[in-house]
Amino acid sequence: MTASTVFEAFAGSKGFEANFDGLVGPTHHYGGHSFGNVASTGNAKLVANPREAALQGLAKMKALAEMGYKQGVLPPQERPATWLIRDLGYTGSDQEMIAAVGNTNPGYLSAMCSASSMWVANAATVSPSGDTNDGRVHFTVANLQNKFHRAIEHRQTERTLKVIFADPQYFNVHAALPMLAALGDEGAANHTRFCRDYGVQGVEFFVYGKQHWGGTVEPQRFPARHTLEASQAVARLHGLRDEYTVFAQQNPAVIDAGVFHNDVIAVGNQNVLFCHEQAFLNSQQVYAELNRKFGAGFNLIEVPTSAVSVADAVKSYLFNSQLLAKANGKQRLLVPEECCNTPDVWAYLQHLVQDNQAIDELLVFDLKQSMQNGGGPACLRLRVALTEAEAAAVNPAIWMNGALYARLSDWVKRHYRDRLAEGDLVDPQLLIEVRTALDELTQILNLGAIYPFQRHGSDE
Ligand code: SUG
Repeated sequence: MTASTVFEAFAGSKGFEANFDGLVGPTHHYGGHSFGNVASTGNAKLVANPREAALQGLAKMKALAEMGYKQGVLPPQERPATWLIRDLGYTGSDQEMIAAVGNTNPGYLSAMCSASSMWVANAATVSPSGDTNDGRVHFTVANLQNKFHRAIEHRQTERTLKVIFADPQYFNVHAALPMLAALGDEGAANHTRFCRDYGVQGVEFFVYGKQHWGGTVEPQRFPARHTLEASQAVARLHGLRDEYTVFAQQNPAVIDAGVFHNDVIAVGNQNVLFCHEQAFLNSQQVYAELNRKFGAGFNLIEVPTSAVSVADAVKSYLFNSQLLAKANGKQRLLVPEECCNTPDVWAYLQHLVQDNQAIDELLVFDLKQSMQNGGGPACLRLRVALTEAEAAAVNPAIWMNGALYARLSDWVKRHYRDRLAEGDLVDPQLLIEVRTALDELTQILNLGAIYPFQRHGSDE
């Protein structure tokens, strides 16, 4: 299908979905920092290839843009986080501080070098203008308080989003919720929106891992990163309507099986919810509420355990897929290559598309570098439903097209290493390489001075 036919499909509609993918940063490596994310801990200390990681991500962005989907880029964050090292009492030049941490505690330095901001499904929760009381697009930056290496992302995320979605007539970017376990917020990874038209009222579906006050059931083995209280705060901040908002608890047993975010076990788009039968606690009640609040035409595709085990869902990232609207009213499912290598999953997918139900086409991408850290296709993108006027107010330099793809691929090839292990993070040259690359990137994407090294070392 050509770009024009995709847009014809949305002709007369009041909005469309844009995907903003996180560009993988030059310090991408395997730190083993995410307890509860089995890929992250299982692949700790593997040697990474940041160049390949970034190019794999760019190839996905380019392919979607070529298919006619609106595709944007979100820049990586500055790592090593030298402002944090200094805040923790280290002194001397940036290079001296990096050496002091790295030579005594390499894991600590690794956490402060994590390229985890690539998984922008955790950057924020987004409510499109059709759902909010003031008719603006609202973003709440996720605090990611459960993991050290991710809790240090929110200030830069806020700055970056405020530069890209700058116009207060259309956008409101809220700061992260307070850094408290009771308000653990993992952003859009635990949020889905159903709608008939991206530009009008939809149903927002928040999935939390536990209720901090008054909750009874919790996972026993791995942490529930996200609380009901956080989701409720986001819904209030965004001015959502109760009659179109659903809160559901993730099944604690699947968190204990490695489903650290709901987007590892469920994905939704338009009127379709594609999920595993074990995804939610009290699933029948959850489906009934979604059906009632959405109205006629809600389409549930529930995958039974007999077809795909939870272990295979976690291994293959079947549900960490992107559902993409098609001109024929159906959906494409963009899955990682690991789905092809997991026999039950691949057999299920063949059957799914042959059945010609709501999902009738598969797209397969090699995202292995990110996958080995537990980040699949859906983790790498933040969905923002926009009207034409809102899209026109977005910083235009971040929209993916052939020219930007060529420029960014060339930039990656010039600045990124093809090998990075934990021991390389103390290399003083790496800091220089990263800053040179990011400085050039802010020019390519017309972002201004967003990074601490461009702001006298400040992350405020
Ligand atoms: O938070 N991995 C990320 C993966 C995020 C996936 N996002 C979504 N499901 N939307 C995380 O666990 C691993 C980094 C390391 O161990 O080096 C990491 O942070």
